[in-house]
Amino acid sequence: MLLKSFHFQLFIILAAISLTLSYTAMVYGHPVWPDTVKVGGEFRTRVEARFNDDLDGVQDDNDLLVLLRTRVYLDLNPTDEIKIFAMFQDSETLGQGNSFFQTPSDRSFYQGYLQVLTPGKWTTRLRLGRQELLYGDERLIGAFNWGNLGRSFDGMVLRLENSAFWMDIFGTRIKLPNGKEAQLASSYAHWKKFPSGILEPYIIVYHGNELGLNNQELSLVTLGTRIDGKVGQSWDYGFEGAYQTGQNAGNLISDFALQSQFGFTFAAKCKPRLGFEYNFASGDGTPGAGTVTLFNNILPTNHGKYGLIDYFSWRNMHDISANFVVHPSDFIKAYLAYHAFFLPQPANGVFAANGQQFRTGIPGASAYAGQEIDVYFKFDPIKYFSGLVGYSVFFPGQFFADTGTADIAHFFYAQVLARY
Ligand SMILES: [Ca+2]
Ligand SMILES: [Ca+2]
Repeated sequence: MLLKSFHFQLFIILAAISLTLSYTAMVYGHPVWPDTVKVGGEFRTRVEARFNDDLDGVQDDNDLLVLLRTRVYLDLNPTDEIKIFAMFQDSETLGQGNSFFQTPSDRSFYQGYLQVLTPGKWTTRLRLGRQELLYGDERLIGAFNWGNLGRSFDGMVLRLENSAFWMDIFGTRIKLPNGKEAQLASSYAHWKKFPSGILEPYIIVYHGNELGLNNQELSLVTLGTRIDGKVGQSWDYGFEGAYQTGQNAGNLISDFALQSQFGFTFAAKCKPRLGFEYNFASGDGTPGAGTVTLFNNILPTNHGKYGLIDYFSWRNMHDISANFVVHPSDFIKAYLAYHAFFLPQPANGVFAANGQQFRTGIPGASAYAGQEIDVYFKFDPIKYFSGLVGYSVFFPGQFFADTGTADIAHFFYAQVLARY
């Protein structure tokens, strides 16, 4: 069945081309193309097995699916100042049935932009066209690389940069997976020489005529700051805080979110790091009425930040987490994490990684939403290839029992990525 599918055959052909090009580059040790032309891409496949995403042990919603993603790019650099970049993407989903995170198949002109660089004391870089946007830890604006479709924006990004700072000013629009259009504009600054790290203050303006409650207008202004740094050889820390105001369906918006983390890396060959993290995002005790106090994490890369099973996002949550990373060899990373989730406003329920409501809240329900354990192993033996296998388990808390079913869910995945 799988072998006969057209998409699977296409996938095999593209894989063969990818591998041939990689092999050629490796064997001959020099580029196949002239210096001003780069051709490359990547090809990724992930098998996901999801058990009981609906947290209802009686209702069978178990699912085994295959995600295939092929990207091919052309990168032209006729002069040092000019770049023309184009990337095509083929995303295929095979065998998806009941999963909560439905991923459609799609073929798209994923990126295509013209870049003009003007060197100087303040270098300016202008990018016009379709492009990915990645800022900070991608908690508010990200390219969602974990997703099979990724995320790119249409518009203009101007970067001003010197030896100590850069600042991006951009105006873009995007068609969301639900077919609605959003406009996103921002001024995002980055101070490279902040003592022992970096500091990033930002303003993000997000607007859509149908993005708010009951498909009404949403105008959101986010003011935030992010710090990331190291103290000595062993300690690292991070902090991000954001406040939002604006209008949603005629109601005032006023909400906020915080994130903080610190870690200690032991002086051993396998670089063991023990990390602790706390994430908070405000919720709304009166959802749909009066002031909107639910934090909106805009267009992030949510995966990997609030548990890998993706039942939570940076909305109406406390996430208390500890994690341990170790590198048994240069090319292997092992990761173990624990999360405990609570809801600031049980009436507002749980919002999943895709921003959708995962479980509707009830006033008076318990604030304790559950616990999660994540483990994965990542392999990077050569630069052309990487592998990933992981498992996550979620133990629903009293909140889920108070609002419906509360049975354990499991998530297994295995991914390979080839680049050329
Ligand atoms: Ca089930
Ligand atoms: Ca409210």
